Amino acid sequence: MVMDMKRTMIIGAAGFVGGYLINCLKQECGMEVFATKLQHEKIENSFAQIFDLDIMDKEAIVSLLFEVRPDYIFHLAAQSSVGLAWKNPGLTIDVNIKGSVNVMDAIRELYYKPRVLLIGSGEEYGHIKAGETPIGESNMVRPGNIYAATKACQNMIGNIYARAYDMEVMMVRAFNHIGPNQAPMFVVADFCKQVAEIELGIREPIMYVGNLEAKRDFTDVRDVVRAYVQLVEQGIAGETYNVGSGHAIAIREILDRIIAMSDCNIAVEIDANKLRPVDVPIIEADISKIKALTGWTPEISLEQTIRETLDYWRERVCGAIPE
Ligand code: A2R
Repeated sequence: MVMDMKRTMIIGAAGFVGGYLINCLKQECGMEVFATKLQHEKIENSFAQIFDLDIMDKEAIVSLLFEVRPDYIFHLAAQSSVGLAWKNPGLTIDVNIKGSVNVMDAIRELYYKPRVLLIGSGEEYGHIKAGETPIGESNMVRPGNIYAATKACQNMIGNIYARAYDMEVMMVRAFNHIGPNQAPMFVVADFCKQVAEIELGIREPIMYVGNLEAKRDFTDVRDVVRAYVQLVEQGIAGETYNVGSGHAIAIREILDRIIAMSDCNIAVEIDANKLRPVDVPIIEADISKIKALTGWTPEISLEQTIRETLDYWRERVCGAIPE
């Protein structure tokens, strides 16, 4: 990574990825970090200057960008839950599409060209056909859920802004990223939380799970944010880059590994509420494009990230880590 005193802004930094990205930019890259959050959110990280920002307010984005003048912008703000997108599609479309257009349009008004990374999702590929796995960036996208459709739309709009206005905008399709501190609406955090609660004796020894046959591509969040930094520095405007491990693994195998890390005797039951209206059987990234450009490759093993996530939940459910 380049050691540089670049000014960097993370829009939507109060979520799972934001904290890790702040740490990476400050500690590993020595950059000056500015981060935004919604008014009701908290960011406890002394490495960044924090501002309140709702991306539905375009004028607020414009004023903040004029004040901070970042060299690099990471756009993380999103309604990022697939499950919630089914329940509240209108909100998801507002934040992920209109909000992203507000961000892009505010950047367009600047008198200089910052380098911008828009964070999309491997979910954008959706219904992947036999022979399309691992999936490359030029593959057709056939989103299978509302969240994925909004991110595919963000990707297209990013490409249009890059070409129409000659902006330095790159797009990422991030596959599942996991690690300590992720909200339990995501599968690995959900499983680890349940096991930790069973171990503490505050939950019956039954795991409630959704579709175990789906295969997804999991990467530790710390590897993911390293990829983002390399892409904002080296990515080519208008291009999309997959960020993932390159290997799909069945949710059942993740579950088995987490249960095997516990001494408790744990039964497994299907919870109909955790089944999605449409589920895509396999999503696996072809990561040769980012590798060829930057040399990036994931370094943290699945075993390590699962173990650290389980340990995090063990501490959290007994109150050692505040909610
Ligand atoms: O939904 P909340 O209350 O957790 O807030 C999220 C925030 N956010 C917004 N920020 C500004 N203006 C809005 N109108 C707005 N609506 C939501 O963006 C949350 O604090 C942050 C996104 O963080 P997470 O949901 O934890 O996503 P994560 O895992 O950090 O992923 C970052 C990006 C997202 O674009 C994902 O869709 C993608 O990577 O995979």
